Amino acid sequence: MGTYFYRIESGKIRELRESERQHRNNKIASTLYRKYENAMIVGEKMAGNEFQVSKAKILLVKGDITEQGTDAIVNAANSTLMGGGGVDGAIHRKGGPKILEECKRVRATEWPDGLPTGKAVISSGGNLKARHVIHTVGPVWRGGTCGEPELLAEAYLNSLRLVVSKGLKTIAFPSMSTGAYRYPIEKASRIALTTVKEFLEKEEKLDKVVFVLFTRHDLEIYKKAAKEII
Ligand code: AR6
Repeated sequence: MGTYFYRIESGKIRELRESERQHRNNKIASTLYRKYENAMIVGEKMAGNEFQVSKAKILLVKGDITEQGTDAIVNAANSTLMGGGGVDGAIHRKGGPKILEECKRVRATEWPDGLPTGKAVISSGGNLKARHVIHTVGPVWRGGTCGEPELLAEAYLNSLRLVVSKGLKTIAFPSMSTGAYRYPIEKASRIALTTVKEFLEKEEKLDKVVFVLFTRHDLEIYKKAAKEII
């Protein structure tokens, strides 16, 4: 994961040994563990992966969105809500048929012509660790002059509004639109981070927003943007 673990020892920052990391990973309920848990936070800050906005944290991690244990994870869906490739395919595969059943119900009752770009709906998480999935549709990149920036910001904003309206506290996003929909990630990352930051500054109801980037390259782009924006 490339996450660095540190702790403060006699006023100096020291990287954790492997055995100390194990303690942390095993979640041993002891003073020792609490010390290492704090150490992780120091380490992540130092590695530039964690940012504070008002009461909430924004975390940037490399990983698989389907593995996240946040209250909700966000699906980079398409208007049909019937599944697809990329994040969408992975969520439906791992989450099981319950998610698709609920999406079919949403289509039948709320959005018979499909979910418009920028809107968001919620389903349960099926077999996933996350209890809820927010399905939103990002814009397809058409050169940037067809309202793509506004629509991408709407997709993030409507997802955030929805989790807050359900009383949820933590959410994980993939890098919306930057796969099959070909939105240039340097531009998309800035919109994603700006939208989340501005939302967290106004609404103090969330504890944590995680951006789950699939590759180290994508993570580095988000880190660079976050350092400038947050
Ligand atoms: N976890 C985290 N990120 C992932 C994962 C994963 N498991 N899998 C891919 N990514 P995409 P889009 C990254 O294509 O561009 C689908 O077919 C990926 O590397 O999933 O919004 C839908 O049905 C990329 O950086 O979403 C739609 O038709 C980012 O997630 C269409 O694709 C988004 O890639 C949506 O396209």
